[in-house]
Amino acid sequence: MKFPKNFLWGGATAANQIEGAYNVDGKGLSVSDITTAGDLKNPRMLTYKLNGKLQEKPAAPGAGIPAGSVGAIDPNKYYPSHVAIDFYHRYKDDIKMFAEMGFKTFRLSIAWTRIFPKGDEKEPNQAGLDFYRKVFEECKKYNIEPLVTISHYEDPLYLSEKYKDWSDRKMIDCYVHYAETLFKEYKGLVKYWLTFNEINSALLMLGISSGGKVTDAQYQHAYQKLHYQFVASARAVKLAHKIDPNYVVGNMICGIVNYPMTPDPKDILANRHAWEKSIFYCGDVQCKGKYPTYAQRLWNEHNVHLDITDQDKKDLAEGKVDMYTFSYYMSNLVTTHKVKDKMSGNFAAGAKNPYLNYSDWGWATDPDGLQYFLEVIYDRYELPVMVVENGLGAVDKISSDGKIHDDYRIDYLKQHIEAMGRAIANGVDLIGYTTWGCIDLVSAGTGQMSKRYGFIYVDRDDKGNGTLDRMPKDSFYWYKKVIASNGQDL
Ligand code: BGP
Repeated sequence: MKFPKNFLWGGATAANQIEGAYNVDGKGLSVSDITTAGDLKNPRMLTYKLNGKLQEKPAAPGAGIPAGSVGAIDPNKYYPSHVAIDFYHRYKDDIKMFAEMGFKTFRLSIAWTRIFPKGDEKEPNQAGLDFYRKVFEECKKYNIEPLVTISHYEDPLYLSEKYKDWSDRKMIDCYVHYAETLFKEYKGLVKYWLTFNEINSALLMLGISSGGKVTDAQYQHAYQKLHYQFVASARAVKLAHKIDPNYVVGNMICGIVNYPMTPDPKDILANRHAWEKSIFYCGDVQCKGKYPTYAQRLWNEHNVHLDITDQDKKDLAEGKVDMYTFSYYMSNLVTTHKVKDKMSGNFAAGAKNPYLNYSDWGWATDPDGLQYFLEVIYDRYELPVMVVENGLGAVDKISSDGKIHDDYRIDYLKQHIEAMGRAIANGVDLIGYTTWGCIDLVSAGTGQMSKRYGFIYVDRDDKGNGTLDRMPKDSFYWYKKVIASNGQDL
């Protein structure tokens, strides 16, 4: 098994899941800052004030609060993003540990509200710019290439309320101004950018947050929001190339592999359509620069009519991404038949696959699915590909020797790295791999700390207690070996 010479081994995070310091140095509130913690049975909640009364509604990635209300913080509730793992104050020590593992790249996101507290100011907040500059300089010290997500589930709260979660095309200008500010500010410090984290989540989360029922109005909103985000992404790509031709800009897709559950031709067709709607729709627009033929069928199914201008079409055609990136955690079964035993993956709710094992959170472990996804995607777009999230969320226990022996995590990652090796051998131009939550962080789905992904343990629990001290797990030394041997020593 051979990985390319300059393969980008590393780890991935997101601002609201690690930084904390949610209201310091001029930072404004983001949607994630009004999101409480949940658990296996209870979803995370968005807290808001309507007619002066504090209320809450289930949160989902990118979900907004009801019209006419304002986002608010309930003093009696716990908000995981407010302290998270305090990366804001500990980034030097954390990056040092990443360097010790030999990271070639570190994926992080920028909190829009540190740069533009409300989201639509003309002038950026200097303290916010300075923070990320220091982080990138620290990375450079160790020859770690930052891989920067511009928007990772944390729209400014002010904009989210004003433009009702991307219901208004004015969001495009706000995003493009924000992105342009970053491209100019960090020229020479950053090379790799991702425009929107898991952009297809707008479609994937439909039905998950509403118990399977989705109205045409919800589809209308999701497709329109996506269109504005596609245009915003395309315009950002164009600007990036203009500001620095060396910039490499990627999209970022939540990569769930769909399989038909039965050989019933109806299932085979349903599976094909599931791929189109959940995976290809976003990738096709962002990589090919235009809507695919089947888009009209998808819109017709739900009576969707989109605001698309000729200028939008031109921007999409001119702002194609340079690489395809995706997260990969699980596969999903698609069927038109009745299902008894369902899985509970973040965006996957198909039938349980008897050939696979499931994590404590009901996510299917399927390394072959990663190879399958890589081969399908490379065949379709022939662009460089990066796996920018992958990992096992598990409860880690400190053993009597004071250490964490996370052989289950090593085993999971090893199988997925082997799968990547097979895809590379089959011709896929895979250029990097950043495991999710390389340091323990707040879970996006549940807001819990106890769902851990890291090579580095962080002493903090689900209620926010703990010293925040860091400690390498067994997987830390294992990954170091993997990187040093460029994927040979697993
Ligand atoms: C992806 C998100 C990440 C991350 C990951 C794991 O969907 O991009 O932000 O959190 O899933 O999910 P969770 O934290 O729910 O385990």
